[in-house]
Amino acid sequence: MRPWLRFAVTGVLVGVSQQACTKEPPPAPPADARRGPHYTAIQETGTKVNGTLIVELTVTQKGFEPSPVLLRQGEPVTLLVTRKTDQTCATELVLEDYGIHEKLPLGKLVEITFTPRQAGMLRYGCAMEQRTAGAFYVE
Ligand SMILES: [Cu+2]
Repeated sequence: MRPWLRFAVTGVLVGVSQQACTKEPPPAPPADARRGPHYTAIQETGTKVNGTLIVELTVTQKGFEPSPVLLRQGEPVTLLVTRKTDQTCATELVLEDYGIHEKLPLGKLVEITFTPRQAGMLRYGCAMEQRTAGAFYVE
């Protein structure tokens, strides 16, 4: 289950999760982020169970980890999210495109399931305009 690495835009994605809530969110990455000039790793991680990808996410002082995670269009994903810190504003996971607004109680595992409909970068984050953010790369 060692995740292998893929590539996407740095600056944008690596920086995002470490920003304080007082900063403006960075601009969205280009649609074709994986072929952009600045690369960082997209992680292929998780375990497939009956056609659903199970991905564990944690909220740490760095934000949502791991990020970005590779997902596939039309393949259901279940996120198992555990918030492990009170030091960020990420007390909720908001994935606006899918109508997801889940509270993340400290130390409690929260299960979120959705099916990516569109290829490309998919951002999510805290409730405050997603200033603590993570991303999925859907292919
Ligand atoms: Cu926030």
